[in-house]
Amino acid sequence: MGTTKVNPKQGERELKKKAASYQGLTSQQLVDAYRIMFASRRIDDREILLKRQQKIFFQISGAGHEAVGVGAALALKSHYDWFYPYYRDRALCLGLGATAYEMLLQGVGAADDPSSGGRQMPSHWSFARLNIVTQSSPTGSQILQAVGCAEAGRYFARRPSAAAKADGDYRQFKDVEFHGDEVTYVSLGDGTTSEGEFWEALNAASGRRLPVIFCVQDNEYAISVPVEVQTAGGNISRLVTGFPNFHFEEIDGTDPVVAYAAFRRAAEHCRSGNGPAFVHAHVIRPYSHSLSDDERLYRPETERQRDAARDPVPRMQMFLLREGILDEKGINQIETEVEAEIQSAADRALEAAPPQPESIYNFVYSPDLDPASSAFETPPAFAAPEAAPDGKRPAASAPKTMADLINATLRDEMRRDERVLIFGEDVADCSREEYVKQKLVKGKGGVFKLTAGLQNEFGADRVFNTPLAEAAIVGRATGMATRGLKPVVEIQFFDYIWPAMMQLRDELPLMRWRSNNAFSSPIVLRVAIGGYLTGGAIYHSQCGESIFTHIPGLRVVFPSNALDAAGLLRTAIRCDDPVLFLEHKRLYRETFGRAPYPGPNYMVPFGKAKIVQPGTDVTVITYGAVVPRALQAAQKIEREHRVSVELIDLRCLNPFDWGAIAASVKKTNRVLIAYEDSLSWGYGAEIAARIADQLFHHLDAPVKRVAATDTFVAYQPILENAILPQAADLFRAMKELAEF
Ligand SMILES: Cc1ncc(C[n+]2csc(CCOP(=O)(O)OP(=O)(O)O)c2C)c(N)n1
Ligand SMILES: [Mg+2]
Repeated sequence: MGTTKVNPKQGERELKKKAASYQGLTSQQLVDAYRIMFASRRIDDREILLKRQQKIFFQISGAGHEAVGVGAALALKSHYDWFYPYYRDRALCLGLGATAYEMLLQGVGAADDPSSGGRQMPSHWSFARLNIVTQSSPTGSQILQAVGCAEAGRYFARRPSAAAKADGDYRQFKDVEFHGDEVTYVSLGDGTTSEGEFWEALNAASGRRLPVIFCVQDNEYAISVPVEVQTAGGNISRLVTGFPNFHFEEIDGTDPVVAYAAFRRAAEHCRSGNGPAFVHAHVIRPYSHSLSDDERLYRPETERQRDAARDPVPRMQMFLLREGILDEKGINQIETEVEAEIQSAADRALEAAPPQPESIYNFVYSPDLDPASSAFETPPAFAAPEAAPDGKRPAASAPKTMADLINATLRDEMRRDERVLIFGEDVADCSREEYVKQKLVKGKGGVFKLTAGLQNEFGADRVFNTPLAEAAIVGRATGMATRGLKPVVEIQFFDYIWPAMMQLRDELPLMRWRSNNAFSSPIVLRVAIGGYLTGGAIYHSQCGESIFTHIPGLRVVFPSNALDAAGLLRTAIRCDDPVLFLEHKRLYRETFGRAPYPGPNYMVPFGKAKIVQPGTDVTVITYGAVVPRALQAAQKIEREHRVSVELIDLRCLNPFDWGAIAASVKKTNRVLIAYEDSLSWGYGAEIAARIADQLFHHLDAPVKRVAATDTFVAYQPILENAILPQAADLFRAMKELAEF
């Protein structure tokens, strides 16, 4: 933006006298603030025009919110602090250094749109060079990520060595920058405070004293729903004041000087390490919710006029004139310059090249590190793991359970990479560390003991319990990984993954694609899954992996034995994509599939199936806890009917090994797909469809599936047996296929 100088007739000395009432802002800063506010409003106006001319495809304005944004931009530091703004934060982004041209590139969906390359709507800000992190559209899903971002800054400040670059894994592509006194800004509307994730975020930030500034921009409406319907009592400030460690501000958000002062105090509180801050800014919304909304349908004229009288743009103009900072000529000059800049920005943006259709597949996954490549294929080196601090060392050749080897892999990777940290429900040994230090207790380390001993070895800042809040676990991990950490977090039971579904469907797997590779969040999410538990019942037995393999951008792994679990988990941790790592509870301590410790570098690449046993008559494709059941059935049918079954364990569900499937079906011409999830719309449906499509001429029998019934899993073991696929069901299907 240009640089109109303050009214030269007004001496600096006189202005200095008034500095106190400007909260320390110089007259030049006030002029610049007005320029940004005016530009923000005029870019909205230009977009509205372009939308009406059908030259852009969406518009949502920051009108009425300009003063908060410019106040925050003046108080915070661009490319130093971190920002999770929402769609009304146009003035904030301009204040931090984004340009009108960049915003209009977003509007037309240009290839060079720096926010997303034409993938995300305009006003969904993302500017990597300014630490403005890619935004989605679900209201409030940025808040937990902002908490994670702040946690990462604090972590690196405590452990600067963790920020070091390293070759050969995701760290090669994840540069870390941090400042010991950085803050993270996150904003949201008044309606969005009704979301559960908002409260989870306040709780986490408060409990951990994190330097997050929560900015609620209260325009009293969420589309047509007024604030008293959203918020009990109609004022969010009254509800949040019980959270400890916070600094609270409730301000007139239409005055940039007031906003600046509030953000200065908030930032000071955060930078000093006292905890988070909450800025509740009362603003207006003069342009309806968006271009698709007409607020005259639900707001009377009197109310709209009352708001208009508080419009921050004309108010700021009047302020500058009244204070003698600018005269009319000065105001006109600014406005002329801004109009000219927007005109030229719009002209250029309308000429900008659109993205190529072929580019749609770019950045679904990391372009730098392919976890299916041979770089992730390392042989096992069977030996005893390095002794834990307690000195216990298992015998080198002793077969270990899947639980043991997952624990050993986590330990090895935490030793190798200081960026790895673990959190979730009950994963720590003991949150009240003094109990362990005083040797009063041994510690828990997970409801299945998979993380046992890790807090004791690596400390409570690397392994810790969280509140019981699944969205927070995933959202915070996503924010941390954006900054370069490698959270390996746990969802205690697959049945309870659903509170995190917004984060898992709309956020985590999209960070890279949505931002056109400007951001990424390669976390590992370990989840205990599955049934066959005898009494696990409806809510401790669920599968549902196909819901996640349906999400582009998310790797899904499902090992059936100890060795694969170790090798695949290591690949998951070192890789550059987010991974859902499904661990079957029934297999944790099974005799089937035990293996000696394969060493600290054993890796299995993703998307490579394992031929559990070769065969010639029938192909069985499966994974997870069905593998041992299918093997049992295969051995029986070989014994009793001389049918030779080729048993394929997929191990990894996305990517999956189509090559191994095709080769086997071409050989046997008969195929059964078996999985533990309920039959219809399950993972096997996709495989069956592909076989039908691409291998039709190789089939001598219909493609068959064996899976659970289309019910949930019941408690009574008789019912559980009837519901889940058993070896006898697999045997029957194999026989039918062989005889077809
Ligand atoms: C989770 C979710 N539910 C619904 C919507 C649709 N929606 C978009 S904006 C909005 C209202 C938001 O109101 P508020 O938080 O007050 O912000 P404002 O737009 O008023 O600034 C709604 C319901 C959405 N984007 N995300
Ligand atoms: Mg609102």
